[in-house]
Amino acid sequence: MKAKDELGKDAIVTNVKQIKPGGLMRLFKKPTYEITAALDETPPKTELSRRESIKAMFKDNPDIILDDDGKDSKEEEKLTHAFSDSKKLEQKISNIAMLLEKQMGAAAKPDPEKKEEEKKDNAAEEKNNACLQLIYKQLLDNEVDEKYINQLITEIEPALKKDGSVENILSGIYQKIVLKLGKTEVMGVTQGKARFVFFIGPTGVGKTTTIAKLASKLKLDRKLNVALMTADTYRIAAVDQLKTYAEILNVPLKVVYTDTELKDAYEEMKNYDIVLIDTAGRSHRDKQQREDIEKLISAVPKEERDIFLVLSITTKYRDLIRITEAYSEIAEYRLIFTKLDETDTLGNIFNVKLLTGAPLSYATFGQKVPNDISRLDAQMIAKQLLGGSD
Ligand SMILES: Nc1nc2c(ncn2[C@@H]2O[C@H](COP(=O)(O)OP(=O)(O)OP(=O)(O)O)[C@@H](O)[C@H]2O)c(=O)[nH]1
Ligand SMILES: [Mg+2]
Repeated sequence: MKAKDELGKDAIVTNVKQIKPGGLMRLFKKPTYEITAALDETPPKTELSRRESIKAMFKDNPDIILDDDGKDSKEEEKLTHAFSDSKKLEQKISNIAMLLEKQMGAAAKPDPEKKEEEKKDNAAEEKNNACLQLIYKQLLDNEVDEKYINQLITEIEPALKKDGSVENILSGIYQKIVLKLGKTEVMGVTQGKARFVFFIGPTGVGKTTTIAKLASKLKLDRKLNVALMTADTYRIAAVDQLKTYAEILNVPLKVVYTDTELKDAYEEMKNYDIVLIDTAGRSHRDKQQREDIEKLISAVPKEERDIFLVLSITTKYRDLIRITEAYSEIAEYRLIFTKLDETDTLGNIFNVKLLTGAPLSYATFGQKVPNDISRLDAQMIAKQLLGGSD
């Protein structure tokens, strides 16, 4: 109690030592106690670091990994409820706006020479500019490419009112970002027909792990008839890695070495709902390797396949540009971003989306199979980019 009196309610007692009086006094006096107490200085849970908050955000994301042509409307509702809750959003925007206003302080100093009317206009303009500058800084801090920040600001500028509030500007930018990120497109299933889903991308980004996560959810949560296939026969351990998952999930695994073998496997596996196909991580710089993947993909007719390009968010943007360009030559793809648990910033998602125009699909945020995966959500990313991480 004394420790809490002195240090506050978060004090922790770390040691208690009894001190016995010496000499004759020990017969008459009670022992005293020395208490060591400390205050834990790690911030309380509400002040999560940005990285932790990214992870937490995705953990709360409802677990919708399949598009059922609108059949699963209940889950859709869940999604809408969690992320498009307009009241919460307003609150969020006004919170960010308040922060910005505070930072802006008395940015607009009126000029005593000017006429009253002009002064008012000027003050409003300066306030708008200060606000845009802060938004600019915030987006830059989140590693959004300057080119795209400029685009956003240029697009929003004509709509700015002279008496526009910070909140208006912010929700304008927010809406623009959400629009640009577009609708998320995840895997689809066609009733009575197998869907062949390819996962392509650079080495080590998490293709195989992502397949394991999705296979597990499709099989255990959605009770679908899942099969795995791998064309990754370049590394000795690669097949084993997927084989282990196939055994745990009790789903078949087909190993194919060439596009002809893949064609045969395609015929064989037509009775499954969904076949997830792993490919070897190849260097996007090698033309021959790209052509190999192209051949594999074209073994399945276009209407029966989906292609996901798996990218790690921790890859630097310059490399992401080259990688996405190289894969664009091979196929039309959707985007999966991995390793969101290893970053503080989501700017790359926005950059790559705008660069490629490809639909966003999933995000992964850890090594745990199957939990660390969810659908990407435009509103969630927009919020994060504008600094509303809590
Ligand atoms: N932190 C983190 N690690 C991940 C994530 N996804 C995968 N990993 C790890 O990244 C490493 C590579 O994962 P793989 O699934 O083997 O990657 P791959 O793309 O199949 O690699 P190759 O087949 O060699 O091209 C493993 O250690 C995974 O556990 C993620 O979302 N976050
Ligand atoms: Mg792999």
